[in-house]
Amino acid sequence: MSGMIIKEIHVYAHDLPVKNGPYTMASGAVWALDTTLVKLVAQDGTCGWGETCPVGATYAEMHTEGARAALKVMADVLIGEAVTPVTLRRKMDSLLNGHNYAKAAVDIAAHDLMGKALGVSVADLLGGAVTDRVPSYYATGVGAPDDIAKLAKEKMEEGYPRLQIKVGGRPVEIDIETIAKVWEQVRGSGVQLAADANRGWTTRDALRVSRELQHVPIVLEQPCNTVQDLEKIRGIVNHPIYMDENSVDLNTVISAAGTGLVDGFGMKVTRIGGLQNMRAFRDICEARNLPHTCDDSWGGDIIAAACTQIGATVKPQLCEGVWLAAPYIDGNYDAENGIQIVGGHIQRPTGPGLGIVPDESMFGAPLASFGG
Ligand code: 0XW
Ligand code: MG
Repeated sequence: MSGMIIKEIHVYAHDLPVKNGPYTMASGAVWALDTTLVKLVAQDGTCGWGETCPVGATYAEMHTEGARAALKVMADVLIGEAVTPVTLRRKMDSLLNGHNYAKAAVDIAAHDLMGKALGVSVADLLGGAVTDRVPSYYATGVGAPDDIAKLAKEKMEEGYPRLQIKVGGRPVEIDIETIAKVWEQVRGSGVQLAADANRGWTTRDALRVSRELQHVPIVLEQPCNTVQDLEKIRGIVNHPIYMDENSVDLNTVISAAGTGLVDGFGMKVTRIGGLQNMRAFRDICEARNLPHTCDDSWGGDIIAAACTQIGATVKPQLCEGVWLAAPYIDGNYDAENGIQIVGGHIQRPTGPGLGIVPDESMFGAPLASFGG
């Protein structure tokens, strides 16, 4: 695309405190997240924004300072490159091995910039939206059985079509009690349930949960730590298994889908390397009829818009929802078009690119700038 050459890259930091924190998962508790924003400026002055925000340093093999260091390694050399996402991904891969979650911020910004330049939404660039009211799901933290059952009921009544119950990191009996109590609240409602142990169960725990809760139709999301653990329990549990943290790249997804290791995925836009790879992931899942989510681990309006835009393109029968950090953070980057969840669903911003334009004065001076 003529004119769509990267002229400047700016990297910003922004603090996102957890509302009523902490947010607790099997891997640890977080009180505030330090997000990283990337602004690409093209030669004609068009801007695009990307974001990456690991949810602490123990959830996955990613952390805030890692994202910033990786961007620093690549940014200078990306000046002068076309914003087209496939060529950009190959260029980034030629500069740095791995670090998908940092490359994703550049990829998202490139999609936003292209969409804004062409006057089309990112969902259109990714193949076309099938809905502008994208289903979300609510993820509880790890908590006491009665508290989580009460919260699940509230969220069901708000209109969420799916609930993810966080478990793990404590005696498995409490997890079993929590899931059973949630089920008592939602049974008959049609609300879909997942229990996400975030790698926190042993295979012994997963087997016990599945045996004691045979009557509860719940997906076991990333129950154990490794792919080998999932292989071990696959044939002997009574529940569907979804892979989340283990699906670190498209190669792993192809193997897991191709060998029938899992029944679906929890997927993160940044972990898989951005929207270009997310689109490939979506199509692999569709070819195998595997349901999946379109999430990220944390972040504000930019990442929320990216997840919503790709989520809007997923075949509805396979869309397990788009998770956003929005219920846990205050405020928006874009006061007018900022992303919100209403009745358990997200209204897709339909403007060009991601459909939002952040108020960059919120982010202060860039941490680093390249080109110009
Ligand atoms: C519920 N999420 C999408 C948000 C948290 O960062 C963890 C994640 C998951 O499913 O693991
Ligand atoms: Mg998960």
